[in-house]
Order: sequence, then C-alpha cells, then structure tokens
Amino acid sequence: MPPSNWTRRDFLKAIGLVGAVAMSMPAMGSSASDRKRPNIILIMSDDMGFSDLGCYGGEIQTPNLDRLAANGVRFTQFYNTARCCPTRASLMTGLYPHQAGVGHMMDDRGLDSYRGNLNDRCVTIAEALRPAGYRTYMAGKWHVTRFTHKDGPKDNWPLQRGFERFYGTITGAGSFYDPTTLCRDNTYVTPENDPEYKPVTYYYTDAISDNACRYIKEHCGQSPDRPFFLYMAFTAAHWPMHALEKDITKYKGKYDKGYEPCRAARFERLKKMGLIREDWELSPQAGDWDKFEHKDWEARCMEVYAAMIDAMDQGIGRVVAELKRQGTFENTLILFLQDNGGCAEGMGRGANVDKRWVDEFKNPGPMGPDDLQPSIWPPMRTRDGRPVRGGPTTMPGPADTYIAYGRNWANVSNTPFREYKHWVHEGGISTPLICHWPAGIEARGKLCHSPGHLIDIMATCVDVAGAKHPTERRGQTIQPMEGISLLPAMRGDSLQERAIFWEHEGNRAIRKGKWKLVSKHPGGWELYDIDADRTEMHDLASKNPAKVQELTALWEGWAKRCGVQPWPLKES
Ligand SMILES: [Ca+2]
Repeated sequence: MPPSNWTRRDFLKAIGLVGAVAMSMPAMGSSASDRKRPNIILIMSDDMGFSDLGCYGGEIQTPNLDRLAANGVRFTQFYNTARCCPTRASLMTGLYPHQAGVGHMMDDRGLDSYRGNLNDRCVTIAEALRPAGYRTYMAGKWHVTRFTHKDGPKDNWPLQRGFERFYGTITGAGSFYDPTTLCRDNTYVTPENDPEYKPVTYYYTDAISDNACRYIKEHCGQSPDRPFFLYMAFTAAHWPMHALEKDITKYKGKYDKGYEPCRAARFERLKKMGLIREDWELSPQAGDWDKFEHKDWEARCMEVYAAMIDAMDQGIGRVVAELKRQGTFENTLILFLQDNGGCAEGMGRGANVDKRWVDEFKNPGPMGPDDLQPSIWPPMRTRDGRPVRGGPTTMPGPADTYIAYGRNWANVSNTPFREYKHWVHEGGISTPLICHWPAGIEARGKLCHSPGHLIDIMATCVDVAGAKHPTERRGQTIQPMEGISLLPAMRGDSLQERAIFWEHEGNRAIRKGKWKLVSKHPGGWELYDIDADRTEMHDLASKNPAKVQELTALWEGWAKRCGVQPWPLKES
C-alpha cells in the first residue's frame, strides 16, 4: 500500500500521470484520498441508443448520470462492437472480440476466434488489477462463456476470471423478475431462495444496484486501505420491457405523439449540447406513427423502456450515495457506457405469439422457491405460475409479459444515427462514455471528441491502477492489449490517431481519422467523412477509390491478424 508519506508526485506516478500530464494537473489538496490509487467502477448498460440519457440529449430522466457528466467528461465518439457478447469480451480483455474467442455469440463454431468462450490467451480487467492490490467485485450480466449450466465447467465464470464476489447472471437475457442463470458467486440462486438478498419486490436492475452497494460497503469495512474494481453490468434496457409501475407512471403519456417529435427534440438537444455538429443531417425516420395500428401499446413500450433506464439511474444514484457515505466518492473513477445501440429485434411483438406462448402453459402451476427459471424467453411462466404473454394486446411491464420495444423506437434511441444493434453503422456502435473522477480529472462537464473504443478501457484501468498488463496466465502467453489509455483524453488532450476496427455477422468497418469505411452485410463498402457527415448520409466511396483501397487493405490486415472469418461462418 502507498505509505502515508507519499508525495503528490508519487501518487501521480502510481496512477500513470507523470511528466507532461502531471505538470498540467490542477493543484490537488493533501487529503488522504489524493495519495491513494482510485477505486474504479465500470458501469455498462444493455441495448441502449446514443441519445437515451439526459446528458446525451434524451428526454428520459437520468439525473444521477447527468450529474456525473456535469462533473466529469463525456466522450462524443466512443464505440462498442454492436452486440452483447463481443462487447463484453472486448471490454473485459482489452482485445478485439475475435482475439478473445468471442467472434460471434455464445456458441462454439469450431474456430479459435469463434468459441463462444473467453480463451486462455487473455485476462480480464479483474485479473489484471488484482496483482496491483485491487479487490474485485461484479454485479450483473456476464455473458462471455457458453458454459451456463449450474453443474457445468465454471472456469470462465466471474470468480474464476478474477472477481472475488459476484452476483448476477451468466447468460445474456431474461425476465427482470426471475432472471435465468441467476448466481451468487458460483452458486445458482432464485429470487426467492437467496439467503443474502430478500427485497420486498424482486427486480433485477435493483438487485444489481443493491448488491453493488453492499460490495462497496463491505469493502470499505474490510479493507479500507485497498482500492477496488467494481464491474456493474445492467441488463437495462434489453428486452423484455420490464419495469415497476411506480417508474412507468413517470412516463405516462410522454410518448403519445410518437417517434418523430421525440427524434426531432433529441436532435436539437444534441446539437445544443455540442454532442453533434449543427450541419449533420438527421438519419431517415424508421416508422410512421400515423400508420401504426396499436398506438397505446406502442407508446407503452417506450414508457416502460424509459422506466427501465430511470430505475438504473436511480440505482447508480444509490451507488454514488454509498461512495459518499464511505468517504470515497472523490477518488473513485466511475465510467459509464452502453454495450450496443438501440435494438430493432421484434421479440414478443408478433400478433400470433400470445396464443402460441399461452397454449404451451395451460396449467403450469406455481414454481417452488428453489425452482430455477429454465427459460431465457417464452414460452415460460412466472414464479406464481402464470403464462408469460406477448403481442400487441398485452401491455408490457409486469412479470407475465415479454415484449421488445421494436425498430421504430430503436430508431429514436439511436438519434441521429443510422442502423441498430448488430450493424456497425454509427447507430449500432456509438455509445456514451461518461468519466467521473474529481480527484483525478480536472474537467467539469467537458466533451472529448477523440474516437475511442472498448479496447481502451483495459488500458485505462491498468494505467489508473498503476498495474501491469499480465504477459502470462497459467503458463499461457497473454496477447498484448489493443487499446490505449483514455486518461490524456479525459484531461483535455487529443488521443493519437489510429485505426479502429469492427466485424460482426459480416458487417464490417474501419475508422481512421475522419474516415470511416463501413459495410452492411452482404453489401459493399461505403465511405464516409465522419467529421462532415457522422450520420452517414453521403457515401463517398465512388468519389474516393484510393481511400477505399487504403482502408480496405488495413481492414483485411486486421481481420487476418485477429482471426475474423467470412460471414456466414462455414460450419465445422
Ligand atoms: Ca446488448
């Protein structure tokens, strides 16, 4: 541990802020927290668009995230991988997803880069920070292993991947009232039989926040002289649209006028906030509200979606309050980001689903306290034995519903960008990144326009923690980190120009400087000048074939290096 006579320079050196960076740091006080390496809380949400949060132009009430943004830094061009599993694999390891063995989703496709399981040539952030003295905790969605069975191999579960405590789900989606694969540490639990968590009403978002608060409190009681790394991976606002009525009520009527006014208002706020340029065009409108038949139902979908995000924000507020209670808020680096863009999938939206789902459970009967929820999606039953319903005659929100908010609202979430989760146009891969660390970042409410990617989070954590990225794990050589520390950008410098790459389900892209080359599978390359046209409205590929050729060669070199295969994959 840092001795009590550490100087400010010792502290800065330990956190990697030496040289020019240290010279430009604000004069910091001499409180004890200044001499300690910061805690790191990495918060990620699920299936949300670029402009859902209040501090990114949204109408959804997120006062706690807005406050972090107002007292920290927001990135305007931060990127994920467009999908749950590859994002989590990249985030945890600092590698591109294919390098970590998660080139697609959680199934083994017979190729090293597509095993659906973290490989043995990567470490997680938790594994990297523990040798530097960090204690490590996780609450939420894991989703980087195909081994989800309670009695199956657990070598890629959180506790075997560097985390000391874990509360959450191993798989990628499920009911918020009865999540499948719910675990405490290495043991499956249910909302009814977990001896360590007995809320009046079980709701997964709250459970993640409550368990995170508990880990912080216990940490500060047990090892106050050690820093911690806490990873909170919310499943808000992934389908199903599940929220508590008290939160949905706040949004009643807010979406009755449909998609277009909501997009227009977001577009204006984004410009006013400086998050996008005045001269970018708004991407095309996806849906026509006037022609949508079930308007009450459609509006309710978005009310519930908003409530899910609202509940997450309230939980983040409780985490902040706990940090303040423990006197460690100022010296905690909090990072918030989203795993992919708004989701256009049609889960539970078909007119025929309800009958089909209900027919399968005519007399299901209630589940016992120890009965595990076996289903990620319907046909399934609630714990009290009711069949779970869908379709446009079912108002989403309660436990017996299972409905996605659909393409047209996803188009609103992704304002002003094109496309959705799965695709690597800007709507699929653009995420907020909020960075808050009063003791370490001078900026208050500033924007950073440098492009960044998930691969940078490992490098940033290693930098901030004064850790060393391991070169070896259990006798296996570990691939070096692909990213760079974002700390210089958080304090106002531009990041060095580099190429950033994407591939997901044959959708491909490369970003280098102001240029982006992108393809929607199975289509050809499109070229955009992102400085002038980040909403990707003017394809310059035919006007600038030399740039297309240059970037294509870089992308192909990257794809070969990282084990990217042509899509669709050949089944082995
Ligand atoms: Ca997701």
